[in-house]
Amino acid sequence: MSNEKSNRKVLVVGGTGYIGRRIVKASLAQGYPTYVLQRPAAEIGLDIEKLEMLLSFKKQGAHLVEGSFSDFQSLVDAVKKVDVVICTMSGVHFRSHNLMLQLKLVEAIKQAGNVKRFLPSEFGLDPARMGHALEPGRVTFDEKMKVRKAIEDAKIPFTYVCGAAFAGYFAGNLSQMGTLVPPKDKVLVYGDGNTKVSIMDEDDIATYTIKTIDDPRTLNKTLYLRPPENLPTQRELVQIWENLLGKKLEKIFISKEDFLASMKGMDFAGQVGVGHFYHIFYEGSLTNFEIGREGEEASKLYPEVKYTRMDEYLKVYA
Ligand code: NDP
Ligand code: GO6
Repeated sequence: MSNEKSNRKVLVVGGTGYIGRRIVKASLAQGYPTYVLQRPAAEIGLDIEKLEMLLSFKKQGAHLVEGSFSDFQSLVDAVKKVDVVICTMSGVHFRSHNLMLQLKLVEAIKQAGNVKRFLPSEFGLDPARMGHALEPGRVTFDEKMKVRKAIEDAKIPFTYVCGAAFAGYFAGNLSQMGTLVPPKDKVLVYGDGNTKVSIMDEDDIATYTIKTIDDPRTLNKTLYLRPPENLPTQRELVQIWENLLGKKLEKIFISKEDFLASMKGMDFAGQVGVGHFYHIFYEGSLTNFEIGREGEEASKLYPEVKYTRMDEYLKVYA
């Protein structure tokens, strides 16, 4: 890219969310005029942390734009103010999952007609490669593909940001389900534990996402987050942690059959999680393919970004 900074205005929809808040921060840090959708009073209710976050964005220079998915015209008005729309709508079943609401946003962008780039809520396994995914977790990919189809049918310029597991959900806990902190004594190892997994610090995901919004190389393409120095196997992740701790953990190896059988009796969110973990750790779905002409790899396009390595990342958990 040239050194000349574009003045593209960026709207983040879902800006107080887990990845969304980091995208707002990265957009401000990279100097873009940044707009954040603020939902109306009735939708914020008494969620004081959400309001506090919105106000802190405003103090840092962001513009808050009121709008709601229950008010189509408010979405049209919001997207008319900007050049780039990034949607970070929820898509994690134990939080909330409203990916299909994005169809309204796609419709609003189509009607407004001014948006130069739309980034829908992706940020995970590439749904285009998950046609074979297991029930019930495949709903995530099926819904993301429906949103993609609507975008492409409407001829809206897009970039899909895919390809990494969030470090907060997959590294800090050594990829154990149902917890966010490292286990103290025993660690469940998926299969032989030698499948490579692309893992990225969420702040780096946000940095790359903003890097790409004005880059012609990723127009109508997928930006894969697959940093060559952050493709640990689960065993390597455990090893990093053991080195930090100065102690060995007991490893319990679980076969794919036993892991899949563990789905029985779980709630829906748990079943979705098992399916996703299966694709990531047994199939290697984050790393078992070459990036073709439809995609670009983020660390290759933006070598100036010094992404966090997992040995550094895990230090704070010790
Ligand atoms: P969150 O659960 O944090 O939710 C994000 C935002 O969704 C909320 O802040 C809220 O926006 C918005 N939202 C939810 N319901 C509504 C509604 N009814 N109307 C308007 N806005 C609504 O999402 P995540 O950050 O966890 O997930 C974002 C994406 O990242 C998903 O696509 C998910 O699949 C993916 N992901 C990938 C992971 C990985 O390991 N690769 C891990 C986790 C998620 P507001 O700020 O306006 O309140
Ligand atoms: C993350 C999770 C963690 C589930 C993706 C259950 C979409 C993706 C890497 O974030 O269900 O404990 O690709 O007990 O495309 C969740 C989901 C992972 C939470 C997967 C995700 C990853 C969504 C759990 C758990 C830590």
